[in-house]
Amino acid sequence: MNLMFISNEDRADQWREQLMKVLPDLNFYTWPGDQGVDKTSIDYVLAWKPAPGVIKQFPNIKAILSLGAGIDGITCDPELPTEKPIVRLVDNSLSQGMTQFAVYWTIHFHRDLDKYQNFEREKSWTQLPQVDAAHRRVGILGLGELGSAVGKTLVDLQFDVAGWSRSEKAIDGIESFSGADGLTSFLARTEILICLLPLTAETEGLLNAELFAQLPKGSVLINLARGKHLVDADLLEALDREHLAAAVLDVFHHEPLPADHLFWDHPKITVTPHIAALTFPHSGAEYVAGNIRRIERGEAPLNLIDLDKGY
Ligand code: NDP
Ligand code: OXD
Repeated sequence: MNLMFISNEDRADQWREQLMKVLPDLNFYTWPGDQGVDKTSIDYVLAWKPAPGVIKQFPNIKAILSLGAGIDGITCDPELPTEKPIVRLVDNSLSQGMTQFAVYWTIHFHRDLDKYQNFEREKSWTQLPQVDAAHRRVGILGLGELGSAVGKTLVDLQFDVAGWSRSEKAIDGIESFSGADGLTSFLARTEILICLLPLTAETEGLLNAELFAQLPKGSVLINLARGKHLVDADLLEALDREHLAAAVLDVFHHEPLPADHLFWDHPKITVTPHIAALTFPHSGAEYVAGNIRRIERGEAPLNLIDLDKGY
């Protein structure tokens, strides 16, 4: 079996080592180093943000395996051979990392740590009333692999959790909302909003002035999904007129975030460099190998992308 690894952002040496452990018969090639290999012999590409037109050079691939949970790192290729199955990455280490990050920031705002940091700077010994987690309303946009993992942990921590998704969900302790009407009710009850949606034609620009206006005054935004979900100017306006209290942004329209972007210096915005959840090759390789084995047995791989839905 021959696999071509195409990514400038992921460690080829680590993926090679881990994949060879679980698939000893695999020939692991990297692009562009191994571009001399017979392209018709390649069975799989494992890729993230390939240069346009690279994937279509492998005419016999059985699947395109994404190194990311989102598929925008694959569909960004305008010459993508869309007739090939595209499989996204679903991995326990990714869910764990995302849960840690989202819970950390939820607790940060729930326990007023942003305000205590300011008090400390002012040498002010100020105690604020503590809110019971059961009265803190957290809303998660997207209740898929990551959103539901985050939601379940927040429920375990006694938070009042709701989620919004395309289809209704039945997850213990999480109030489920769906559709446009559902979004309005969901937003009205949300104080800490966490975005974990895929980027699609429907979700692009969803975090905009109209949506912010439906949140209670003083709410907080935590965007861990994609930069293009957010209308940057609308966030700045909502923060400046104190409708939103703060935002944590891990993802941006242009990454790295340009040095002159207003988000860097904004006192109410925390910027992190797209690190909410990273895939460890040692656990990601098990998942990739599992899907390759399924395909080799003639079974459908797990987590196939539906290009019509966009995720
Ligand atoms: P999933 O596909 O498992 O979940 C997506 C969720 O969004 C589903 O619940 C889906 O609803 C819902 N959804 C999709 N479209 C709509 C819509 N139009 N209206 C309402 N709900 C919608 O994705 P993951 O949880 O695995 O990943 C989510 C995103 O997180 C990724 O696409 C990626 O952009 C981002 N990400 C960010 C990382 C980071 O480090 N910052 C790391 C990894 C991922 P339904 O269940 O009904 O289909
Ligand atoms: C992903 C990401 O989609 O890292 O996996 O953003």
